[in-house]
Amino acid sequence: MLGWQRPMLVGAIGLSLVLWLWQSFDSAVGLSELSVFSAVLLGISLWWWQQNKLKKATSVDNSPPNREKVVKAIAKASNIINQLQAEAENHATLSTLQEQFTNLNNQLERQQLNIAITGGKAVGKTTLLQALSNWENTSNKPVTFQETQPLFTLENPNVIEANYADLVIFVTSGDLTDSQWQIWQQMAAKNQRTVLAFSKQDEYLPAARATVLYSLQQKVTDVVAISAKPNVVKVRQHQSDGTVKEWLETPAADISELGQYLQQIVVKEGQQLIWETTIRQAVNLQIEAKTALNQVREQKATPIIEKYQWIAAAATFANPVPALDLLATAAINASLITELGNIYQQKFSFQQAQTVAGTMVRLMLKLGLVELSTKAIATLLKSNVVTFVAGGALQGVSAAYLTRVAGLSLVEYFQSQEVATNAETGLNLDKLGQTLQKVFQQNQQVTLLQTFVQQGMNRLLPEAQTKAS
Ligand SMILES: Nc1nc2c(ncn2[C@@H]2O[C@H](COP(=O)(O)OP(=O)(O)OP(=O)(O)O)[C@@H](O)[C@H]2O)c(=O)[nH]1
Ligand SMILES: [Mg+2]
Repeated sequence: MLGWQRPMLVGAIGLSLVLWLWQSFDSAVGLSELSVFSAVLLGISLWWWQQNKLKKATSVDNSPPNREKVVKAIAKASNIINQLQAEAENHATLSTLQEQFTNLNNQLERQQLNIAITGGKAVGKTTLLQALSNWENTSNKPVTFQETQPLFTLENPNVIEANYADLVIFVTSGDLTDSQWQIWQQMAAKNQRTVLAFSKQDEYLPAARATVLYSLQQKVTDVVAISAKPNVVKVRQHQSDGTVKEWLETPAADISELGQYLQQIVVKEGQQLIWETTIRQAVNLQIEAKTALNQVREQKATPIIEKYQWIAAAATFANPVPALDLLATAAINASLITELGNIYQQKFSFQQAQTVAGTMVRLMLKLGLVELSTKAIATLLKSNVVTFVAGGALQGVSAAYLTRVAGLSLVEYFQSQEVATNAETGLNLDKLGQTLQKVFQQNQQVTLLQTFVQQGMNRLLPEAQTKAS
C-alpha cells in the first residue's frame, strides 16, 4: 500500500466507528455495554493514531549518547562541509562552517559542564545565579552557570537560545503557562536535559504553594522548589509583660534541594550531557551545511529541469497524440533523472533511471495528476492566455508542466536524502510518490500555472503570441 493512503484509510475507519457509535448511542437508552465497548475501541484507535503521529513527528534518537556517537556526528558534519567545498569552493558560508567544525572538534574533550538558567521576565534568574555562586560542587566536573535572555518578551520570541547548555534550569514562579509548556517540550524534543525550578516559594501561602507544586509535578518529572531571596517579613512576639515586640526579619534563602539535585545530575549524567550537547551541535552544523549544499545543487538542477521540460514540450507539440500519452512521449526522461541524480551524488544505472521514469509516469496517472493538470491548462489556454490555440499546444504545455513537476519532485526527494558519497542507494518509490504529490500541489496554484502556460506558449508559438498580445 502506498504510504499516503494510510492516513485516509485510518480516517475512514475512524469515521465509520464514530457513525457506528452514534447509532448505538441513538438506539440504546443510556450507555449500553456495546457503546462502552465501542467508545473504548475508539479511544484505543485514536490513541494509536496519536502515537503514530508523534513517532513520525519526533524521530529523535533517544538511546543514551556515547563517545562513538559524538565522533560519528562530527564526522558526518565534516563530510557534508567537505562535499560543499568540493562542489562550491568559494561558497560564502564555508569559512564559518569550518570554524564551527573546529570548535566542535574541541568540544569532544570538554570537561566543564555548562548550565543555563532560563525563564520568563523577573522570575528570579539572576537571584538564583547569584545564590548558586556559593554552591559547593563536589564533583570532578567544573560547572558554569549562565543566565539567558528572559523568555516571552517582545524582543525575544518563543525560542530558547541555549544550545550550548548541557543542562537547563527553567525557572518559573507559578504554574506553567501554555507558552512555557511549549518551550519545555521544544527542549525535550531536542534531547535537552532540564530541571524545573519553582521559585519565590515565600510568596505563597502553604496550601497554594502545595497546589502549584502538585500541578507542576503532574507535568514534569524534575521539579524543585526554591526561594533564592525571600521577602523581608514582620515578626511579632507577645512578651510576658503583655507588650508586643515587632521586628523585621529576612528569612534565609533556600536552594539546598536544587543544589543536591544538580550535584546528582552532574555526577551521574555529566559526561553524557556533554556528549548530548556536542551531538546536538553537530546535528545543527550538519543541517546548516546541508542547506548550503542543497542550494548549490539546486542552482545546477534548475536549468536542467528547464531544458528537459522544453524538450518534452517541443516533442509533444510536433507529434501530438489525442490524449496526452506520457509514456509514448517519454515526457519524464530517464536522462533527466540521471542528470539530477549526478548533481545530488545519487548513484544508479541508466536502466534504473528508465524504470523510475516509467514508475513516475504511472504514479502521475494513478494520482490523477495528468488529468488534473491537463484540464487546468486547457482552461487557462482557452480563457486568458492566447486567442488562437494550435493543435498540440495543450499536450505540449502539459508535457512540459508534468516534466517540471517530476523534476522538482526529484530535486526535493534527493535533497532529503543523506549526503552519501558513492553509496548505491536505490530510490524509495513510496517516498518519491509522496514527494510527487506534495510538489504537484505546491505547483498547482493558478498564478504559478498561468505564468507557466504563458512561458510554454511563448516557446511553442512565438508568432501566435505576438498576434495575441
Ligand atoms: N519574594 C521573592 N522574591 C524574589 C525571589 N527571588 C528573586 N526575587 C525577586 O524577584 C525580582 C526579580 O529577580 P531577578 O533575579 O532579577 O529576576 P530575573 O529573572 O533575573 O529578571 P530578568 O533578568 O529581568 O528577567 C527581584 O526583585 C528579586 O528580588 C524569591 O525567592 N522570593
Ligand atoms: Mg536577570
